[in-house]
Order: sequence, then structure tokens, then C-alpha cells
Amino acid sequence: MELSMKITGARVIVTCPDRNFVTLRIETDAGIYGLGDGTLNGREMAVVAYLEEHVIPCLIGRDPFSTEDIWQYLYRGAYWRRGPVTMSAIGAVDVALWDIKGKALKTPVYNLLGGASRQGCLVYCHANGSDTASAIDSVKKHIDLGYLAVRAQAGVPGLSSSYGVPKGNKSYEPAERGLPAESLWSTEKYLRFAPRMFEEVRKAVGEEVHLLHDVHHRLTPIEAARLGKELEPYDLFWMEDPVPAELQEGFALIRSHTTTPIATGEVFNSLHDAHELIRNQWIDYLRMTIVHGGGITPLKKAADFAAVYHVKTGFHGATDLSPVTMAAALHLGLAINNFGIQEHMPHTDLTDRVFPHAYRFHAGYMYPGDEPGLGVDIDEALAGTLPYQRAYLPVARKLDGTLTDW
Ligand code: EZ4
Ligand code: CO
Repeated sequence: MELSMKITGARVIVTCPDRNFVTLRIETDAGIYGLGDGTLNGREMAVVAYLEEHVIPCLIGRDPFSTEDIWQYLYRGAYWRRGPVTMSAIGAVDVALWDIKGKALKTPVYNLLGGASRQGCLVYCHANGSDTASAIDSVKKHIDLGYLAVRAQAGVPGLSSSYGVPKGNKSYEPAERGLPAESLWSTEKYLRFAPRMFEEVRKAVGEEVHLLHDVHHRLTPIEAARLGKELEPYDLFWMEDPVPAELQEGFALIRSHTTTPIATGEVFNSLHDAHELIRNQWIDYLRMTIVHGGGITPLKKAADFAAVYHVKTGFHGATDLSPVTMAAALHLGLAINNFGIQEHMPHTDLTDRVFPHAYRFHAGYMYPGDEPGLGVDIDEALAGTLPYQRAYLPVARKLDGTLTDW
């Protein structure tokens, strides 16, 4: 078999099937192409410019099998390192190259990463409600759909909007058209409410289902320590992003007070954002994503490093990660030994039509499928009818107007 290929071209496709996605399509002289996701929620066009102006010209003529060398070329070779825009662009290239590699070798990508280590990837879904009772209904509905793990979020009494809870009955989608929406935050109200809510949820759904919760970077370490401690009786699978994580040593304080497992890292773009968290065993689950973390190549290394310290993966999987990233996460998750859980926030039907894919959900697990490569395609004709629409994530303010972490 002739395996010598060259990259002949690459294009960025921006489309908005209910929300914006940035997709990189890399072409080769063998007629094989690969897809990568470069979506950075609310900052999409920065990645487009980075790819078109700075990355694509460097790819032409290279061997698409050289995933390690091309990754190093784009990372070390840029001199300017890290950051979500850079790493999403590199991630798009890396994932597209793994897709090409799998297609050329006629095997699913998980076989190139060590082969299947399990039958499927345990996933968790999002349940929410404007109050505890409707959040409980939502958790029950998701259990009925077959989910074995459910994230529960509810409206905090006294606050007009809460993270993870939609206004009206549409499914939750944080980015909105127009300028950034502003929401209000009160740590006092939240800390009074969250343990009571989980007491009721656990009572209503029994002890079998895994319950998760996303604090979404809102607390200080000592506040998070208190929350983790108060949630212990309700046996959470994890407490996510209890604090903004730039200060890695802050987790030492949380850790010394509570045995509630901790997940963090959806905004990280490098293992260097997490290496103190991991080597000190301050977290249990690393949430870095394939796209924002720079691709499959660095995430495989991050997972292997984490394994040494008993840290498992819990890759971010919200709707702003495109089906290409979902597939990449499932291939990697199937292959590594220290897979923990995968977030699954289903895309809209329109998104699924733009990105036909082989992965599927069944009875609490997701399966990447056995198509060569990643098993995701793009319907460019349909994508072309759905132009980019500027959208932003919200910002949050405390009750006195101080800007705080959303
Ligand atoms: O706010 O993906 O766990 N999931 C999350 C998401 C993030 C969005 C940001 O783009 O925290 O809802
Ligand atoms: Co989160």
C-alpha cells in the first residue's frame, strides 16, 4: 500500500446550524480529506483568522501522517505559545490529521491510540429546572432516556438567571446573539441553596444514578471547601469547576476539607494549566477538551500523565464542541485506560444534519463507531446556507455590580 501522502490544501468552513462552528478541512494528494474542529465559543473568527492567515500556508506539502512533528512545528515553531485561540487552531489541524491517518489506514482512530479498552464511553447529560422540583423532573426524564449519570442545575432562588438553566423551555445554550447578556450572582444565595437542592434530588432519584454538578468557577477555595463538605452526604460523582483555576494551589485548600470528587479544566488549553493540580492529586477528573487543548496528540499525553496520579478524564462535551470534537473525544476515551466519563449535551437536529456522524448513544454509553478515521463528515451544501452569526457568552456581576466570573 502506498502510504506517502502530501497535504495539498486546507479550508476553513464556518457555519451556524443553531450555533456557530469552525471546521477545518485538510486535503491530500491521495484524495483523502480530514476534518478538525476549531470552535471557540464567542471568539470563533479569531481562530478562523489564525488558521487562514498563519497556519494553512505552513501545512501545504507536508506529510499528513506526521502528527507529532506538525504539532511541534505549530506549537514550538510559533514562538508564541498556548492560549485558547492558538491551541484551538492547532487542535483543528491535529484532529483533521488523525482523521486522515485513520481513513488512509482504513481503521477507526481509536485503533491508532491503543485500541478499544472498553465497550463504550459512560456519558453524563444535563438536567435543569427553574427550581428544585422541575430539576428533579428533568433528572428523572434523563434517567428514563437511559442515562446513568446526570448533571443537575437549578435556578437559585432570588437570582433572575442561573448558569445551566434556560429561560423558557428551549434547551440550554449559553451563547446568545447580540452583545453579552449580563446575569447576577450571589455566592450567599447559592451556598444556601445548592446543598438543600441536592438533598432533595438524591432523595427523589435514589442512590444508583450518578449525580454531577457544575459550580462554573463561581466560588473562592474556602467557599468551595464548604460546599464540597456539605454535598458529601449526597454522594456526587463530581463537583465541577468550584473555583476559577488559574491559582492551582487554591485546590489544596478545597482538597484538605472535602472528599467530594473534583473535576476541572474545560477552559484549560495546555497540560501546564493542570500539572500542579494533577501531580499534587488535588483533582479527580481532568476536563480539558480535544479542541481547546490542542488536539488528540497532546490530550493523549495529558491523559497518560494524569493516569500516574489517579486522575481520570472527563472531557468537556457541551454543544459548543462540534460533532468532530465529540467523535475525537470518544475515540480517545475508548482507547485510554483512565477514561472517567464523557459529557454529552446533544446537538440540535440541524447540527447533526450538517455533521453526519457514526457515533451514537445507547443505554448510558456512547460509541464512536467503526468507520475509518473519526466517522464524521460535513454537508457543505447545507452548511453553506447557514452563515455565521455573532454570539457571545454571558458575563456575570455580583449584586452590587462588581464583575465576577461567569
Ligand atoms: O459553559 O461550553 O460543563 N459545561 C459547561 C459549558 C460551558 C460552555 C462554554 O462555552 O460549563 O456549559
Ligand atoms: Co462546566
